[in-house]
Amino acid sequence: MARRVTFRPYAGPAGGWGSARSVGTILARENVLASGALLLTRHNKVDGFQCVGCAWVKPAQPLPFEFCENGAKTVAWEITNHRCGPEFFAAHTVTELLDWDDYHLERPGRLTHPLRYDPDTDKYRPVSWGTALDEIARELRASRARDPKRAVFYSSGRCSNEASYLYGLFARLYGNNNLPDSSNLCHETTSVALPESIGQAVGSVSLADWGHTDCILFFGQNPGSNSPRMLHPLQEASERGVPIITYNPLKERGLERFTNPQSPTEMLTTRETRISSQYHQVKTGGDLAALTGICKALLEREEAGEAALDHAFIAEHTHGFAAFAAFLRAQDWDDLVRRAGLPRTAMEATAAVYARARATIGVYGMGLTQHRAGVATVQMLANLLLMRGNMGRSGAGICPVRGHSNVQGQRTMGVTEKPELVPLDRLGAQYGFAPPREAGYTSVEACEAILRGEVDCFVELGGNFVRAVPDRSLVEPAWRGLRLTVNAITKLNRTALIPGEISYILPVLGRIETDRQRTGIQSLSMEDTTGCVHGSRGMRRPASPHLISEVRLVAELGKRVLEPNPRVPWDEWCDDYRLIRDAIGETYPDTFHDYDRRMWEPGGFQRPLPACKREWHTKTGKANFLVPGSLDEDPDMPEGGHDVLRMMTLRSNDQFNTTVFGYDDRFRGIKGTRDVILMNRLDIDRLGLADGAMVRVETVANDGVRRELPGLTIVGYDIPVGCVGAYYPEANVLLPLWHYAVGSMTPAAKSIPVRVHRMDGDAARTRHGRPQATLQP
Ligand SMILES: Nc1nc2c(c(=O)[nH]1)N[C@H]1C(S)=C(S)[C@@H](COP(=O)(O)OP(=O)(O)OC[C@H]3O[C@@H](n4cnc5c(=O)[nH]c(N)nc54)[C@H](O)[C@@H]3O)O[C@H]1N2
Ligand SMILES: Nc1nc2c(c(=O)[nH]1)N[C@H]1C(S)=C(S)[C@@H](COP(=O)(O)OP(=O)(O)OC[C@H]3O[C@@H](n4cnc5c(=O)[nH]c(N)nc54)[C@H](O)[C@@H]3O)O[C@H]1N2
Ligand SMILES: [Mo]
Repeated sequence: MARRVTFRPYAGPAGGWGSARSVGTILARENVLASGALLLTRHNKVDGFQCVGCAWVKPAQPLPFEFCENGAKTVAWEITNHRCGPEFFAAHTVTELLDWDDYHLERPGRLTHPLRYDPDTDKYRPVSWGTALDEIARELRASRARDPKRAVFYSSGRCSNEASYLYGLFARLYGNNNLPDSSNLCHETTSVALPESIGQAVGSVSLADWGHTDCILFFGQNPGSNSPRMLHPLQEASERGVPIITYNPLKERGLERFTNPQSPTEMLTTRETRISSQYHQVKTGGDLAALTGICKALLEREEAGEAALDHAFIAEHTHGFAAFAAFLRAQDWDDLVRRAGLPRTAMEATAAVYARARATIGVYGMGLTQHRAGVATVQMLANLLLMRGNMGRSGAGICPVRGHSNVQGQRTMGVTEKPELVPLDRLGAQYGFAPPREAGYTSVEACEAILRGEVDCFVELGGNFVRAVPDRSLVEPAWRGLRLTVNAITKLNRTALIPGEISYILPVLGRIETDRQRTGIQSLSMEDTTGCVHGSRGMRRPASPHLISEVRLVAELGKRVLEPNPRVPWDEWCDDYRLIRDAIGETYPDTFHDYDRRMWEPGGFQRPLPACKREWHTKTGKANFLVPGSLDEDPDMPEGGHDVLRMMTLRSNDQFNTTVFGYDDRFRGIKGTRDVILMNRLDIDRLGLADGAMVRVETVANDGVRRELPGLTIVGYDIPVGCVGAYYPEANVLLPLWHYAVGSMTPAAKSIPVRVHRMDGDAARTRHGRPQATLQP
């Protein structure tokens, strides 16, 4: 059944009645209206559970309802009363399910049984845990005997610190650092850029800083959809008169205005708070130039006699300022204007406000990290903050907004392919082994190795890898060549439908569920985007008696795959997770001493963040001004082709990554479909296309690979000329694997060079090359 597409610009604020309605609808749909509403009151509380959505701060004094529209949706999605059991798999072949879209794959509900793929019937069939774990272990051992580097251990940033610590240890005892995670697709750019600039891989801003700041600069992050609880401190700041300056190609509603859905007065009077005081619709990928322009304008103010720089800070705490200032002076305004797609006055206006602010926070997200020049761009934002000493001062700092609820904690726990980020000597001494020193695969490198046939086994602890990575048309066929694929997940997704020779679905407990082990109900912990570590207690009855915890899953593999080691007590760890926290405390004594007690402190406990104390763990011992090699936003972008557009891939308000809750993007006014391409009306006219026309999009890349996405409907939209937008993950087929950020290998998902072609009548009636009628209703 074809869905009706409507586009009506959304006139309301972020939050407000639309948000409240949306939460009610999804609780009802998941058949958990009463129990879900009750559970939500325990959400992000000291004695409750930490949100399974985003990584935004969990405050020490939470609101009565410390959750948001999208957090509530991800919670409802996990605690749903719908089940996807053996009957479902008996009724559908894998080939048939491959035709279903992401929404309909997860819709049947929580997975209930371990399943093994049966190639003869092309169906997943239930197996016992014992059979599953024994066979998986046999395959992992055989591959290890061949070469320990032929197995990859992926995880998505959802699992707890406890499970992550065991997973990292398991991989290293197995013999590799092949621990890519969703962070590679996301804020890896941050993890590479910030250590060079300020000597730490994470942000430097705490929640308290939001209350003291007097200027907020926002680059490429969309709080209305992706971290809505952040709208509260933003609203407070705005009400205090703090200027909020946004650089974003799209006018995102949460950055324009907000009605607090938790305030009865605001809801009844429909009062809205304006959020951004300046809004600059920068070209996608234009931020490096725009930030350079703001720095240049600031320097010009200083040189015109205004005290715009913090000289004392620059002299005492930084390195490289003279070379940086020379670089700024050498920049040509016309060039910056052309690259940013903004007038010089925009950058000057930002510099004028910034020059007067005592304490400034720089916030950013995927709009900076997912670009070819992402690392240099994040470093230019750090340069801008350093010029006025906005680091290690109350109310100031840099604030990357992390995605998955525990993606930052996983990295802290050693889930990383970069051995230099892990205390390997300490691990070696603690567990009596020689940890592997060779770098493992990032997510992109894992795909490359799979394409080259150099991987046997792929274990996925959460996530939907094949769907989240670039170049789906290359990766999917190569995936079938793997010997073993293990999907430890909670809901069915596309990755599980591309089986290797041997393929398993292993259903695990979610964080909201009670995790009962031999010594009783266990707690877990997570780290939020500001480096605070919190305890979390599951309280919902597990979706099925056959689920096991992620901790136990890793331990069971450890017991079966590795040789016995008295210093690695897998069983004791599973019986009592406090012992895992003790072990973590031994590996990381500075941060995780007395872990089990401190994680229950209101607001959690904060990791030591050296930049906050103006200690600089960089090679120069100072914070570094870094000059980019070039201002080219994208060396892959073909020059001159007037019909080549730059595509950003978007998240809707109705999705969490590859989990699609529905087909409406309320804030952008798009209803009933995700198969759209947002285009500027001037481009539509210039290229002889039409609003509402159906088109085929093709990637422009001279590498002999054909990448195409047919069946998108054009929506005339307020987006800069030359830029277009389409939804992720549907558009991932267009993103070349090699098109990633220099230095971090984060896929450049926000700037894919594309051409748009009108589809003729017949072709337009089919979608993705298939008749529309096969779409699930
Ligand atoms: N509801 C919901 N919440 C989520 C997620 C979700 O999918 N749904 N995902 C989670 C995850 S894993 C992550 S990493 C975060 C992602 O959260 P964000 O970092 O907000 O990521 P995106 O929504 O991909 O893009 C952010 C913004 O960048 C803008 N943008 C695109 N290109 C450019 C550019 O070149 N320059 C600038 N300045 N802006 C640009 C887009 O218009 C968009 O507003 O959210 C997390 N939270
Ligand atoms: N083109 C494009 N591509 C992108 C992006 C983009 O902006 N544009 N964004 C990138 C980003 S920022 C990210 S983070 C990645 C996301 O990549 P992933 O993290 O790999 O993908 P998710 O969609 O978050 O994974 C969803 C699946 O996780 C499983 N799951 C949910 N909860 C749990 C749990 O508690 N435990 C376990 N074991 N499994 C669970 C469910 O089965 C669900 O199907 O995608 C990246 N890809
Ligand atoms: Mo992410």
